[in-house]
Amino acid sequence: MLTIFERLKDIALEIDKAIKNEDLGYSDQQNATGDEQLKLDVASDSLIEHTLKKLPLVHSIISEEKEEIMPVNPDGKYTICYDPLDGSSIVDVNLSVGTIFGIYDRGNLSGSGLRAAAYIVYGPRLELVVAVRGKAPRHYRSGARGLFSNRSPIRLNEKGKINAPGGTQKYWTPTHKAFIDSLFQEGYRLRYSGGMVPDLHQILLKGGGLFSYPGTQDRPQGKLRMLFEALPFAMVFESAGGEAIDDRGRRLLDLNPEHPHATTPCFFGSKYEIGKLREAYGV
Ligand code: AFP
Repeated sequence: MLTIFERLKDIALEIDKAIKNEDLGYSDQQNATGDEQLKLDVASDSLIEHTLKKLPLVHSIISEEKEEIMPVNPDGKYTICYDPLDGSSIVDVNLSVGTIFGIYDRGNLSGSGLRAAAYIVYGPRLELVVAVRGKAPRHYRSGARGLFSNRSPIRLNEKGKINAPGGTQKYWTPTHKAFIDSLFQEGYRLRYSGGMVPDLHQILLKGGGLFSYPGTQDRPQGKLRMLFEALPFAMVFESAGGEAIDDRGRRLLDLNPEHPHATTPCFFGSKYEIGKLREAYGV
């Protein structure tokens, strides 16, 4: 696993360079779900593919940008699912974006098969967070002390101060709207950029809070993809002492996606906020 984590640092440096220097416009391609792809999406995807394909431990890879699973090495142990450039719709306005990785046992693309998770934040500094089951997530940041110097492991407090509510508000259910309002009434502050990686990273580094992407009238199964987004962050939150559940109160890490691009309503937070969510939703 450490070899894989080391390669993620190389990937982070290369994609960061591309974000800072290359064309931010659209390509003439579409991804697996028919969205227009940025040139950066395509470039990040192919860079990650080429880097991961060189690793003997990797059995196969799946990109959020592609429909098919790509075989790599029949003797490899892991299938790596990745979202090459999450939040690419805000890269043109110079907000932070990220890359997410879920490292699964080969043949077990589910919460129980997830062995490790990682994400990169392309912000004013370059950051990498890696998590394996049962250990506090490790956090690296570029800076004067060198590229990717080790910072303190990430630990959430019991209760935070941030409320990051995703999805189109006019399509929220009355239950969800009342719950989100109740957090603001308690004094929670709105922090939402529209990029899952920086929004969740902020909650993790500021000690807690809630990020929600519920099922809505227009998207009953939410927007965020299980294999590429929700499950990797569920592992990071649980490893940091928080929780990650769906709208039926199930741990995200207990879910089995029906297909690689399946989505789920999802909630990530410290213990207090997830407890409040359970009460509000009755789950
Ligand atoms: P894009 O990659 O299309 O920009 O989507 C980003 C994202 O998947 C995730 O990073 C955000 O948390 C979420 O969408 C924001 O969605 P809403 O704008 O519907 O709240």
